[in-house]
Amino acid sequence: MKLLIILPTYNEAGNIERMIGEVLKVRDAHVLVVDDNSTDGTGRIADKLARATKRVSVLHRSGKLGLASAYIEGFHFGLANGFELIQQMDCDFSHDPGDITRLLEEMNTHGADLVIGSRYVRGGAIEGWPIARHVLSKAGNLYARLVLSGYIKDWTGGFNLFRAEVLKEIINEKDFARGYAFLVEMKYHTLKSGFKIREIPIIFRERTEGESKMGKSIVTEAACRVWKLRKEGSSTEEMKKAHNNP
Ligand SMILES: Nc1nc2c(ncn2[C@@H]2O[C@H](COP(=O)(O)OP(=O)(O)OP(=O)(O)O)[C@@H](O)[C@H]2O)c(=O)[nH]1
Ligand SMILES: [Mg+2]
Repeated sequence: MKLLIILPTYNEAGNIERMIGEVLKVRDAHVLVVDDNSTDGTGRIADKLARATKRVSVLHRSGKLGLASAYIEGFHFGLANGFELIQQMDCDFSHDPGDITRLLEEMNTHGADLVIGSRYVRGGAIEGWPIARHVLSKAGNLYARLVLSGYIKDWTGGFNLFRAEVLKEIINEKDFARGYAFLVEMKYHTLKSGFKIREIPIIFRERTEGESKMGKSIVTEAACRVWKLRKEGSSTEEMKKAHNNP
């Protein structure tokens, strides 16, 4: 199966080279870097690596346009180029590139359409966060479970493997959030469309290089967006039927 791994980047110069080296260890995988004109030269490093191997492509955008639109452009690239599987992950080693093969195995074994690398199922964990960040993440997930559905445990995580069919179906949802709420929206639309979803545990590790881009406005946007989704969405019963997690 043709796999595309999308790495959105904004100022990841300390991570990009090692990261690409690690994800290329996944057999036959192709990497797409979506760089928002990073001021630290990330885009140039990615270009250098793309010149060295056909398995790396780089999409340059004019400025910091947000995580959601970076992924959406990446998905269009993936679908236009015939990729069958698309992996979403951060470029800061919070998501372990070594876990990609576990996600692939889970997808194959269970015929899943989306596999979520989950911090909130048994065996999953977060390392290196201060208490405040744990509280924020737990509260955000609890909130999404209550408002949307309890069938997904890690609504806000960004380490997810999609089948192209799912993206074809949901990508044209007109109104995605700009920031991280987009990750919740993608999962919600996948669930609502009746696709098979699995969650497997991952250990999420706080970045050691570079800076976080998460701000207050992103959190506020996420909180509002979850309610908007629920207002527009289908019933929990309908989703219960669609969802196959134990
Ligand atoms: N292209 C693009 N990438 C972005 C943008 N914002 C964040 N990213 C990338 O998206 C990934 C996740 O962003 P992070 O800053 O690590 O956010 P986070 O993981 O919620 O925050 P930390 O846990 O503190 O690292 C990283 O690879 C970032 O470089 C953006 O506006 N455009
Ligand atoms: Mg991060």
